Amino acid sequence: MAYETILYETRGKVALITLNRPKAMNALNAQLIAEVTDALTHVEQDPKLGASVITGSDKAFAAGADIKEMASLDFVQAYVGDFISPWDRVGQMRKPVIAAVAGYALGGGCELAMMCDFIIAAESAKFGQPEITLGVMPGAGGTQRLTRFVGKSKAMEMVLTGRLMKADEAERSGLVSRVVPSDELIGEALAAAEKIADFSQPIVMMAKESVNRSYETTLAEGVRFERRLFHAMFGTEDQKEGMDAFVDKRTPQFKNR
Ligand code: CO8
Repeated sequence: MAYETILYETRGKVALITLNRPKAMNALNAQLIAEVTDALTHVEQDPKLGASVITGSDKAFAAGADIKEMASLDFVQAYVGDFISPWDRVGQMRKPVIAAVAGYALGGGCELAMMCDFIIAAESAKFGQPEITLGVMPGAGGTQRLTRFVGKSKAMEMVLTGRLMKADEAERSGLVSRVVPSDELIGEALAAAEKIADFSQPIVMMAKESVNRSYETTLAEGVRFERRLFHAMFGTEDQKEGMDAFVDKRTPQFKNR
């Protein structure tokens, strides 16, 4: 697939997906959604790739769903066409995905960032769910994920008033893992992705699966799930390699087995 709304490149074991509709503040239209999901499917299928980074421009990670494309949608088109469901691909990724956010991450843009495994923000980042100002509400997980990130009070205020949250507040509230100077954003995100991609891929995938399980189940069931995966790790060559390397005082060479 030739991409027109994103830039896609690989750097070693890491894929970098750059949302690229500069005239529309990276608004998320159907073509962009198709291209991002195609790129992520490629990442998932390529054994050489271990992680990806999704980013936008200095001005906007993404200013939300494309309002001009969405405005005339009717209920039957939205329902039968299962509007928004293609985005589920991001949350279903088994390999880690990092969002590197500068500028506006609004509406679907904020939701896209939250579908990723963690968010690294530039000082310029602004997060918000302003859908209420358009006569709708978040539709790609915003009411659910934002609440889990920042708690009910802040999520409710943002969803009901459309108030934006700047980077420092987003870090204080747990929405982003850390804030970095704007000119270091991509470098920091790629470095984190490279670090992850150098670890054992099956172990990374299990760790991600286990953390995500905490959203879906009780503490007791989550701990049981974690324990089963932890036991399973002792059936991998990479566990032997990792622990042998520690004992031998050398760097482990993981083989993804
Ligand atoms: N959709 C379509 N076009 C957009 C969007 C958008 N979301 N955001 C900006 N643009 C366009 C503008 O129309 C403008 O185009 P033009 O030059 O042709 O008039 C261009 O981008 C530049 O925008 P501005 O002139 O407005 O730039 P400013 O710097 O003045 O303002 C803002 C930047 C604050 C980001 C402003 O553009 C804005 O408020 N945008 C809309 C933000 C918004 O309401 N987002 C929520 C959209 S609804 C949504 O996301 C529902 C989620 C459903 C799930 C989606 C699946 C992921």
